[in-house]
Amino acid sequence: MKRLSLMLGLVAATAAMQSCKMKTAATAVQGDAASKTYVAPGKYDEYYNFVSGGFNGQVSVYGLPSGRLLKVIPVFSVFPENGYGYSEETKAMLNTTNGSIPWDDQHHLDLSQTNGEQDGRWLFANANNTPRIARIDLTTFKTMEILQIPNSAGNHSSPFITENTEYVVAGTRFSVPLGSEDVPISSFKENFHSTASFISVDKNSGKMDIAFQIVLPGMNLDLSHAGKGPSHDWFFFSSYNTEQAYTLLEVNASQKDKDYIVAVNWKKAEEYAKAGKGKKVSAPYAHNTYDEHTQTATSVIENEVLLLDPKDCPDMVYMIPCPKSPHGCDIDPSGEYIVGSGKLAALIPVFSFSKITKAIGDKQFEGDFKGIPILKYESALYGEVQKPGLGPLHTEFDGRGNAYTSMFLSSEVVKWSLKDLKVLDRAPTYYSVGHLMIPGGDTKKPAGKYLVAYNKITKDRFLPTGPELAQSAQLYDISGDKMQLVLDYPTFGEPHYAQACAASLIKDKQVKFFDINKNKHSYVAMGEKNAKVVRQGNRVDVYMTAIRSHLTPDNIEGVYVGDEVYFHVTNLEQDWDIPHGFAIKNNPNAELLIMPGETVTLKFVPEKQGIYPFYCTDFCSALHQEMSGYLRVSPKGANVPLKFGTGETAETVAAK
Ligand SMILES: [Cu+2]
Repeated sequence: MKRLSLMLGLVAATAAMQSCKMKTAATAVQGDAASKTYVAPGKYDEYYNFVSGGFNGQVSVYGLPSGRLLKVIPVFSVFPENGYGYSEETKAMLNTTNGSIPWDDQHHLDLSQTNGEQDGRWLFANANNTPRIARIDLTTFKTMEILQIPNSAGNHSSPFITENTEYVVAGTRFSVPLGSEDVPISSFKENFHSTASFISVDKNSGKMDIAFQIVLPGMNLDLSHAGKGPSHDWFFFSSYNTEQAYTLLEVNASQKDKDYIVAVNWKKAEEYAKAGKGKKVSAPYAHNTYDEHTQTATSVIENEVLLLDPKDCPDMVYMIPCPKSPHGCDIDPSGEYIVGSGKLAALIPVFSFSKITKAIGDKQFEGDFKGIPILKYESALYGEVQKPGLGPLHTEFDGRGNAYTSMFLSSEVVKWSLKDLKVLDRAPTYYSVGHLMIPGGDTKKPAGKYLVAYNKITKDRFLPTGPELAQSAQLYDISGDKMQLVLDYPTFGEPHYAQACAASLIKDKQVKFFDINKNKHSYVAMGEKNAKVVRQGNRVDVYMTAIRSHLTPDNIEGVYVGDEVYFHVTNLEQDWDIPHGFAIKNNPNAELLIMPGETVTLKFVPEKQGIYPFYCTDFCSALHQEMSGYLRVSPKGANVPLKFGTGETAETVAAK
């Protein structure tokens, strides 16, 4: 109860600080801010900024420093705007062992790396709610693969990657019984476990596979980051609730003075896996891949995973005590410093990788947690940042020896020196900042020019929009000694974490259109002369083409109520930025957006007789409004022959 009142006190203090800051918010922005973020019409931004969509399940892409929204990439949620998850080709992307799950909570992103630097190939995204990891191809900005993670719940400490994208790592926020057994919740200590999944990534194709899962005690893994340089072989996870509470965590998971940073030697784990030290267990999970040639996703259910138990694998996992329910777990560019941010702590502990290695060698242990050795706090500690602010959450680095930590409770970014752990500067955020992001800020080579704060509350920052206000990011110029707030920009969805990289890594590799000659879709119509309508029983396949400014066929008759009509629309254009769309009246589904050279399918089951207009939804030409057609639906059993065409009129038919 004492702790609870302490926390209430903190919250009250924060509220007071916030209201005091509100008065000064207008003066926090200096006059040259506009010129620092101004990107003239027709000019490109310097950075791509990929921002998680939180509870909208998608990823959005902004330009920095302008903050202009460039794209929303559908990942874990259906997206009626382009038919993702609705089209026959993409339905399988959202398949799981529990059927199709059309929504998720997307929290973190990580860009692929080579030698600890961003390589601009792929973006990985996690789904928090139904544990999944997605891979997005940065030449097409399309979700190419979604892998479900079994033996997991609350897939939060994900999808962080190793220095050469050897692995994408996924850790559980919620412990669960492995195998989803039906057990009493009160048997948490005996039956519940957290797991850290190591997902291998094929160097060439990017294809993911679950290599192994490390079984950890029942607790909450929160965030993670890979080591780099000297700590290359290691992965570090923050944990909380090592009290192993399963009810009223607010109080019960804040009892202990310290939880742990979990240090996993993944190279050792790899060796143990190869040496057969693991146990294969039955654990079904969906593995969904989008094939760029057939332009179609397939979902395969895999059946087992390899579990590694630290009890059988000595020297693979260690616990490092870390004060007050650590949240962020961030590794500096040199790979030497591990920053744990205890969200209820009044200091920031910085651990030293060389001291950790030495402490392991010298067996500087203070007991064990469920059989896993616990290092002595002092033996692993480099030092503590004193009085940084209230509620430290996440830390990013600028590559010049400075660290920047977000302070949730005191709503500020605090800049401190890695060398002497002295606070150098602090800048207010508006308000309640979560993650921070510096382009490349979690790699070996940060581009320390800008920092973005992703905030939880935006009260008074934008024009109000009813009870729900805009979500927000704030851009700071960090090139000088003092941080300077230069831009507020609203974000789509709830921004959690983000990544950014130099535009040059991505912009020149863009696929401009798909080569129609390489289209291996089973229902492609290669040219208008191949457009047709085929009936088999009550299934009707329409092989349709779209080119400025008509659809072929655009008159279809001989379809009956209850038929399953599949519109396979091929966009015949071979030019950049000429998508066509397709929608049909009363379809309880979505529209399609079809990129040049692509074939996409919309299923339509008409329930009533009548005339159903269809049309192109993407304004494509001066005669876009003319790009339309009619489907005639007749009563079941009517004698209307199948008929389709473009350009036929009653007169031309009569003249034949
Ligand atoms: Cu069009």
